[in-house]
Amino acid sequence: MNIDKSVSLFREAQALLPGGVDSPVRAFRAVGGQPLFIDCGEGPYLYDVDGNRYIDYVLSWGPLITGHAHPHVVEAIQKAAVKGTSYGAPSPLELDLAKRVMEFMPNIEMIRFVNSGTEATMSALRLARAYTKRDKIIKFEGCYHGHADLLLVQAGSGVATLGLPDSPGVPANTVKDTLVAEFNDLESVERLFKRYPEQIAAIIVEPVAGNMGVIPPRPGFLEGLRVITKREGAILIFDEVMTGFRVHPGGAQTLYNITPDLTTLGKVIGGGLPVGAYGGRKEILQMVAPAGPMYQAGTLAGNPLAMSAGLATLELIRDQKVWDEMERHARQLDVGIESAAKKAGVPIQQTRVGTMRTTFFSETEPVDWNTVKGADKVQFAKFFQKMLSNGVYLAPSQFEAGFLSIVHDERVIAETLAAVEQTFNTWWQ
Ligand code: KE4
Repeated sequence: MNIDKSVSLFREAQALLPGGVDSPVRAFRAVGGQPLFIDCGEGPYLYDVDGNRYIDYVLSWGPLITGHAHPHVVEAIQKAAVKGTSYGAPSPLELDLAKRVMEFMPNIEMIRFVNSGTEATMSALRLARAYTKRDKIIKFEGCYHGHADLLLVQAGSGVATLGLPDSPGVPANTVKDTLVAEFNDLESVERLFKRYPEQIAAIIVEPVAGNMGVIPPRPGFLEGLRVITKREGAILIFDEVMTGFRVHPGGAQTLYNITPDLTTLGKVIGGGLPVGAYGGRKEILQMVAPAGPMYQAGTLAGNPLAMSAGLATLELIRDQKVWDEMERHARQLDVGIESAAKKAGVPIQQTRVGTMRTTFFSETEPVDWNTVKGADKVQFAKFFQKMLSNGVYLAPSQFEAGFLSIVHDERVIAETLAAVEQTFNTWWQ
């Protein structure tokens, strides 16, 4: 596979962008080799600048549930663009997307659009602190909620991928109120509330962890968080930036039938354009300026192109039929990978909830950061590189999720499974 153009572009990029990328996980640091520079995407495929085609299971880290350049989404963006790219003033499109999101997630009574998942979680936590007049927050080890200072504590995703001990530049003072519990371990949460009575404003959780690889909640875990936060007067924030419109049309909150106080969203609701959102109980959202005193703002928040792309995307995933199809295809993938690895004698653990999945190279069932961090990253890197050379583009880290789309159809799944077979048939060579 010739990647000469990517190689020279990456050399040039490293002189212009830190590490040659605009987001760390793209740098392939955990899997070796060097990132491919992309020329275009089309449906389930990515094409790099050297003309190589890959079946894409990263899908821009989740947003592209309709695949690349879906005609309906492209047309919506084109129609919006000719009317102007940003007004800096309210537009009907913001109301349209708000209502569309609420159709899928009725627990969201009021919503504020922002420009990224990071902005969404940062704002939701500020709101929880404003509403409860408390300062401490609880997050879970291995969960990632974006790069706001207060959340860069024992985080997943790129922080875990690069093995960063959190991040320099985050003053100790900023994170002194960020408490860390263990995912799937209610006892670790109870201990914090016992130690800090009436001081904890909120728990923020990825209801299905996706940033240490995909780790489903154990039965009772999310229900327990709901009971504890209600009892303690703390806000329960479901960070559904990744799980929203991915694990179920109504997100994890519908799948597990839990009503969080606040929900954060991103990725899918922008259809590939920059969008985030936070929303939930109206009485809490009424604290957000200018309705209330809690300040949050954004130049491009709710911009017409992103709203249009999000609307078009959600339109394409309204029909239960597309979800049933994605479930069927995802299951075919699970079974295919399982049997190929078993035949080759390679120990793997597979996790999946809806359209987000991970293949762990480990003999231990992954249930939290402690069990995941021991996964064999060398084997994962070998899997990644072999699959890439067989034309399949996976997330370049053991601590990330992979995603399917409505255009990962029978033929694409069959192509993928052929690459899986080839990968494991040559595993020991
Ligand atoms: P952004 O600021 O990257 O839009 O969203 C932050 C965020 C918040 N919450 C969850 C649960 C998330 O998964 C994310 C971002 N996810 C990563 C992938 N694991 C984005 C990819 C990247 O950092 O380049």
